[in-house]
Amino acid sequence: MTKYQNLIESIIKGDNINSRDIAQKLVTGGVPAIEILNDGLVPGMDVVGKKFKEKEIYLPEVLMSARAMKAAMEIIKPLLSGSAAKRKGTVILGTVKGDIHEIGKNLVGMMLEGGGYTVIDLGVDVPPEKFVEGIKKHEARLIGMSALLTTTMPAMKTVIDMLKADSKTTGVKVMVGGAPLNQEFADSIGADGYSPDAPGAVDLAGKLIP
Ligand code: B1M
Repeated sequence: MTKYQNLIESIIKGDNINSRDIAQKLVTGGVPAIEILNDGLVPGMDVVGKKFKEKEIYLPEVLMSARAMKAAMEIIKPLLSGSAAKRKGTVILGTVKGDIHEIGKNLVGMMLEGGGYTVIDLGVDVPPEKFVEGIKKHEARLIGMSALLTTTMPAMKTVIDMLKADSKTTGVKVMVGGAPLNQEFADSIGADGYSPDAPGAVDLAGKLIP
């Protein structure tokens, strides 16, 4: 049994009180936030994903697990975000239109903040024009889009086409991610980069807007 077993169990059970308490205790005990995320929260959510896929659990249980993950993330988020003093560029982040999955996108946002970027999180179910507006309003050079449904992945191309068609946004870089994506899909829609995970998104941001 690892020191994260209780945290993993609380995520699987969807116990938001316990997940928050355990995360708090780990933080107080000096465990790095990034370790709590990678060794406790993400593995817990992985199990939930597998159980959902195998129809061992259903949407209400998944939602409870998502809530438990969010509660623990609220504890570690300030520590992840505070770990880089100097701000780098601004990233406009969101889950694409028609898609309300936010856990992966939120992880990416936290890791980017931790990596020193200013993150403007537009939330979920973001219409293409909102991404473009966000870029213009915040004078940002990078958009990060997340999609978890095969049916919503094409919305990413709509955003990329809109950016290319507007002379004010032609130089903007786009990175994409989400469980159903891969490098091949990213290349096919003209994205500048793809990352399979949140830490990779930080490295990618560094390459796209050095
Ligand atoms: Co839904 N769901 N869901 N769901 N859900 C999936 C995605 C699914 C694979 C489950 C399954 O059937 N096995 C399936 C999609 C099938 C497909 O399209 N091929 C699915 C479905 C079908 C649906 C509904 C249609 C179900 C229904 O209503 N019948 C519905 C759609 C709603 C909508 O969006 N319109 C739906 C609803 C939901 C809930 C609301 C219940 C809930 C979301 C709660 C929330 O986010 N607040 C939910 C959840 C939790 C899941 C699973 C179980 C877990 C997703 C998750 O959070 N994973 C998922 C099954 C699975 O993935 N195994 C499933 C943990 C998260 C950390 O991983 O998001 O992949 P992920 O993020 C990773 C990387 O992908 C990457 O970094 C992250 C961490 O390192 N990454 C990026 C993500 N975005 C990135 C962006 C980047 C870079 C990297 O750059 C910008």
